[in-house]
Amino acid sequence: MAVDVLLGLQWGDEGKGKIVDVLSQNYDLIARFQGGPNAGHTLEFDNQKYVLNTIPSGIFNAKTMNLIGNGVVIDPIILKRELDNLKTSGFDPVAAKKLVIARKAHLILPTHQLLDAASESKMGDEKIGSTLKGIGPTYMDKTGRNGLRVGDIELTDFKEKYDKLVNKHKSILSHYGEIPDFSEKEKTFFAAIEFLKTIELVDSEHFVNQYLREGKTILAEGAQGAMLDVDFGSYPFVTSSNTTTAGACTGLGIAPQKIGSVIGIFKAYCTRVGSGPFPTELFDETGEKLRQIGHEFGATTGRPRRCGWIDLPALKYAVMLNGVTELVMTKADVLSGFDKIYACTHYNHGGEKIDYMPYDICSVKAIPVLEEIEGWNEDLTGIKTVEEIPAKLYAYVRYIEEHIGVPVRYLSVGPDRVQTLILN
Ligand code: 2SA
Ligand code: GDP
Ligand code: MG
Repeated sequence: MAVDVLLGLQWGDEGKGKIVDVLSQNYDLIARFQGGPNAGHTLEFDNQKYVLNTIPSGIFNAKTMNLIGNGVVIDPIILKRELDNLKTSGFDPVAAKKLVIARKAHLILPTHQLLDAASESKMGDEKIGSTLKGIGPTYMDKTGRNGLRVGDIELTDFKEKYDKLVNKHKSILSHYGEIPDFSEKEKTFFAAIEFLKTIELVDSEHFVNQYLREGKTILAEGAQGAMLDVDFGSYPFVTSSNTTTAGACTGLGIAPQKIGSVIGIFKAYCTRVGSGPFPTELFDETGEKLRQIGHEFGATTGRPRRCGWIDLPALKYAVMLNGVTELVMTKADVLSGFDKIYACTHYNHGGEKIDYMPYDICSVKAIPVLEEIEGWNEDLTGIKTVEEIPAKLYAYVRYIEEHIGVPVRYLSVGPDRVQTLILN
């Protein structure tokens, strides 16, 4: 058996949560492998909308087990809130024993958030536009070998380890100015740690490989997107983890040859939230129209997302990095009613025509070379069969497949679970 991977090919928010929920019926285990509560994965079914931050998107499927892998960073306060909200909605994965957490996942402390905020506030125009959830500082402590891991909560000296790290953080924070009072937050943190103790902790590497030995099916769920990968995204305007397929290996404890299908997901257009280069960004009323029709606002922070046309060089790069075997195109319905749509096929980069992501994209602008494509007018949101797909949308799908060289397997035409078509 192999581990399939589903991940975002753009700058996040491609609709991963929705598609993982749809696909979860085919899998015994859904495993989140990186990121943390910076993620907002939205699912809709039965006229209800749910936004998950840390919890894998298989949680609504009664038969599916869910794992928060070692590559994830966990804020116990946010995790508890997520689980409390789910309980209010009638879902209790802890009681149902449908959620396990990797001992080796790192903990986000209240002071990690303070460090994130302090760092962003000092950067002015150069700020990353982080979600302020403490992601960067937590991964810094992980790679700097200072971090606290979930498994540490089972140890008798957890409080001492916590105090040691917080003291380190305080000394860094003091350089930024007065340290805000976080005593209330600290109390909530320790209450959430007690709650965390009620959830089963596992060694994710053994857990996942045991599933494989038993012939069970696994889908690894990514967060953010390839263009936010810490190594390959538009550094430094990236998140602090590997959002690409390789991240599934290190974030769960699986060997590369155990990777099966890689399902890459992209929007029919493009969005980005936070700072950093975005070649096809539209600053005019068309960008605003995409934002309004597509409800392009951060699922975690509510920030307006920047909108633009599809970027084929970026998509090709993401497909190469991830070894994508099949594609999912989402939000095709949002483009209905646009007379003309556009696709970026190349960039003009300092006078040179290129079709790849240049190293210096943060300092030398990559100006998109756009190709015009006929739009379609039909409302797609009620479509139930492939035969109902408008010819011009089909042509757009084929156009992308030809450029990318990978088949589009699923087409999403609305936020609800049922608004998903399987293409041949
Ligand atoms: P961070 O918080 O350190 O990971 O931020 C670093 C950059 O990564 C971006 N980032 C995201 N981009 C898209 N979606 C994300 N999740 C939320 C959503 C975002 C929100 O689902 O809408 O609600 O604003 C996400 N998480 C991190 C971030 O914008 C920075 O550019
Ligand atoms: P994720 O982070 O990749 O899971 O994506 P988000 O949940 O942050 O953002 C995707 C948004 O688009 C959510 O509001 C989804 O409900 C919504 N969505 C997903 N697929 C579709 C689609 O095909 N059409 C429309 N109109 N909305 C969609
Ligand atoms: Mg999101």
